[in-house]
Amino acid sequence: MGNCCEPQEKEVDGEAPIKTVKRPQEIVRLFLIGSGEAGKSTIIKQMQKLCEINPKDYQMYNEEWQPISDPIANRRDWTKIVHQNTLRVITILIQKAAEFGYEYSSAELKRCADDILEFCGDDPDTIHLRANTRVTPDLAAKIERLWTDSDGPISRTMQRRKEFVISDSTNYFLNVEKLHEISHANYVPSTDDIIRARDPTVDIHDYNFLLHRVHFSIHDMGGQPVEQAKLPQFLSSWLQNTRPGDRNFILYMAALSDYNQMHPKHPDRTRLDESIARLQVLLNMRELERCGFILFLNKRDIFEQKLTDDNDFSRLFEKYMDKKSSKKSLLNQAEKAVASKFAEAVSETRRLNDTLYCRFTCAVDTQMMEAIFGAVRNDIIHDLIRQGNWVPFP
Ligand SMILES: Nc1nc2c(ncn2[C@@H]2O[C@H](COP(=O)(O)OP(=O)(O)O)[C@@H](O)[C@H]2O)c(=O)[nH]1
Ligand SMILES: [Mg+2]
Repeated sequence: MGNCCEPQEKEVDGEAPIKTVKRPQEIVRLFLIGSGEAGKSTIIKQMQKLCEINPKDYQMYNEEWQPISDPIANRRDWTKIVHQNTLRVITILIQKAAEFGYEYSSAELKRCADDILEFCGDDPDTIHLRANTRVTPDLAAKIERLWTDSDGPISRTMQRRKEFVISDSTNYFLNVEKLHEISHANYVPSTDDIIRARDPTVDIHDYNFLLHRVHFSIHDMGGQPVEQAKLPQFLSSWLQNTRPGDRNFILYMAALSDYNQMHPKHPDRTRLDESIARLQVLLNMRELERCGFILFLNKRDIFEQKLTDDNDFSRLFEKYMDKKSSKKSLLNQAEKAVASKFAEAVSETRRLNDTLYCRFTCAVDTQMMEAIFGAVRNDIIHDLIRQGNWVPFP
């Protein structure tokens, strides 16, 4: 693997030399696919964070493969997104609490809810369009009153979260200390706040990294229905841009925690069923015959929380539970059951004999993701060496 990003000077007719950078000869190209909010963009943010904290092993490059020294350059732009995310989740909770018919125990609490709704408007999806989208100290205090009202409407609504869609960062941003931090006039998001914030990806972006001497180019695209409709088009132009020496992989992300989340348009299916069906479509695509597949089963933390909160899992996954492995923790058993369901779906496709690397992930956990990235890098290298497609490292 050549170390090929050394800038080279090229003189043009006596003018000052132009710095040119050579594209690496061998690049592992990953195309991130998965439903909206599966955690795809979080992978990119973790890579950026690792470039900041571990520059010895991680480096980010721009499109021309020139090193980027400040991977999270637009930190201040995230301030507004964090404010919007926070106001969005509390608005959804107040509205759902009203829909479920929960009453506040005092007029003061009811007024807090009314004031927040008056400020945010009644459409959580358009909060970002309002001129003054900020969590002021006054709003933060009102949110805190509702959030800490134990067994009150908001807490009871949170217990029914599988019945509606709400951000997985709700607990993170509504945490009392975090609320205070956010409402401070000088607040600038930390890298972890950025990792937790949701800014829906629109269109496509390419990110270039060096990870333990292997060059990666990661292709991220929006997961919303509009972008999803453009997927075949995006995939074929991505494939056309393959150069000799490149190796293509689909990194497919599904959220384990979607196992009991009803699909908003098809109430007879869960979001996980939908995700499995979409993976099958990809595995059957002839164009992707030469691409490797990596599967990340993400949101392990939320999955674990849900397993302890309700007893849906054994009923929904009875067929896939290994009764003999009762010594394993419920989390391990449940993960295995979801993986078996995926394996069954894969075996129904034309790629049934291929190796599909599967990892259980928690994309917001930097330490875990660092270990996972290292393991995935090794899986990829071993796979390519086994196939005779790559020369082992010296
Ligand atoms: N708790 C938790 N939140 C996650 C995890 N992965 C992603 N998220 C959050 O889920 C939201 C959506 O993630 P994002 O990467 O934007 O999803 P994308 O639509 O697939 O790109 C963000 O708020 C993330 O912080 C995870 O493993 N656990
Ligand atoms: Mg995204």
